[in-house]
Amino acid sequence: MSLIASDQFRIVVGLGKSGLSVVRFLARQGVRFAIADTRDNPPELATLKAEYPHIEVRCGALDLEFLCRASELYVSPGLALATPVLQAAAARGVKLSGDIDLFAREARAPIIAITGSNAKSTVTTLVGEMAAAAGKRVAVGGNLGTPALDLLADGVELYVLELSSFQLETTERLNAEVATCLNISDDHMDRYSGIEAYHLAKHRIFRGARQVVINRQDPLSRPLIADQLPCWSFGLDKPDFRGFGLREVNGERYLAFQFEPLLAVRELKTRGAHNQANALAALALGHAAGLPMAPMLEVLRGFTGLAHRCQWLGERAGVSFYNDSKATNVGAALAAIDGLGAELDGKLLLIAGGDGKGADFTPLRASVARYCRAVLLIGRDAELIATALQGPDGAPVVPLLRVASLEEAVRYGVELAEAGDALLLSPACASLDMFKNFEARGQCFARAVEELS
Ligand code: LK2
Repeated sequence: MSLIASDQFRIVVGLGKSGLSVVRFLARQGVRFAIADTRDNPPELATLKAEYPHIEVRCGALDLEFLCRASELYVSPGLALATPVLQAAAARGVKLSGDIDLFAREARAPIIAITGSNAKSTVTTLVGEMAAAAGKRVAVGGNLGTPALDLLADGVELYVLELSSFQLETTERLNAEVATCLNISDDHMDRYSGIEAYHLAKHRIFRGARQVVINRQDPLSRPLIADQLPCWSFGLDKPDFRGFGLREVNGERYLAFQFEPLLAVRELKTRGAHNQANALAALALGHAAGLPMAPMLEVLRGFTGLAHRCQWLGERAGVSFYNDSKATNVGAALAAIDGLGAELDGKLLLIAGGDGKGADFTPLRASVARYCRAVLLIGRDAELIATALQGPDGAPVVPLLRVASLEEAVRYGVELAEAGDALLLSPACASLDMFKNFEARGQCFARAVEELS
């Protein structure tokens, strides 16, 4: 039985990947609906026309009178809820909702819900693999991979969802079995009034949750309201009751649960402190959801990391190439620069830039000064990064090169590199000013690297 009343008219606002999943869901439910998109040629228009030729699609500026014919709007994560026409519709009694809200109303299996400024795709993927290794029929998606509504199926025993702050804004109550906000650092400052508003949006993930997982090293990961929910934790310090962390036994460092060592850190194939934190977060989430330890540890032993996430592409004349296109904010780029920089014999040639989304880039300065030989700047906000990388004397802390394309950045980067160096694409920016998405940016980088030899 569906909880979606079938007598009212709805409008799907935004016809991208998640919009199309809402369309398919509403069509299955036999609900009457139309589609609106601000763009003249929305990404999924052709698929829609092929599958549902009779559904009305209105492109161009959103029309208030049209929107007000609906009882509920399903708003794309790409469209700000603060958009005046949406607020005007809301003021006239139209409910603003989204794909995750619909999903939460329909899901008949426990949900593990994961948000955070960084590492959410890695942790979501790990937890999904852990559940599969434990023999669960698990469905993984949301902000990564398959949209949540396309995961709904009979027989699913567990949902593992990565959720963005934009998806959470349109979600009234998720009712997750386990929810976590892994960490909070600046992102999307073009869409929020400040970090407080962004933080508030992310914390909607805890609404109706039965258990929570917090990061001991990030106070902003703790639910805002104190309550009696069972709470598990992860962190790089020694774990206590209900905690996952690091312990040293006979000079060897282990991932540990409370007082019990689980797995030697050197058995992980991913490197750096943040990857240990990711492994611990995945263990905490899986354990809270009742997954047995042995298959979870087996997954951690085999995990080599995600594509576009500090992915090693190879080496040429002593210079390594790393694709970290997924670094769409400053915090992610810092993790890569500090993590790789500390391990390297040589220095980094960093490629950065794109759509900065209103970020403050000055936190990059110290790490760039310490680990980079030069920075190659691409994209719309290249000048903002250049300014942020100036020292007190007004001179850049390392040589900066403005280039016209990612391909050019690769060619210049290789020329400047010495044996032992690494060329790192870790842009600290969204790609949308130059590419379809960060995956396309990463593929472009990989192609340019291949073409060198
Ligand atoms: O902000 S987003 O969730 N994701 C980008 C980011 O984190 O910066 C990813 C950037 C990249 O390089 O891949 C996001 C931004 C814009 C979006 C969106 C999600 C636009 C969109 C849907 C989802 O459609 C816009 C049309 C709405 C009618």
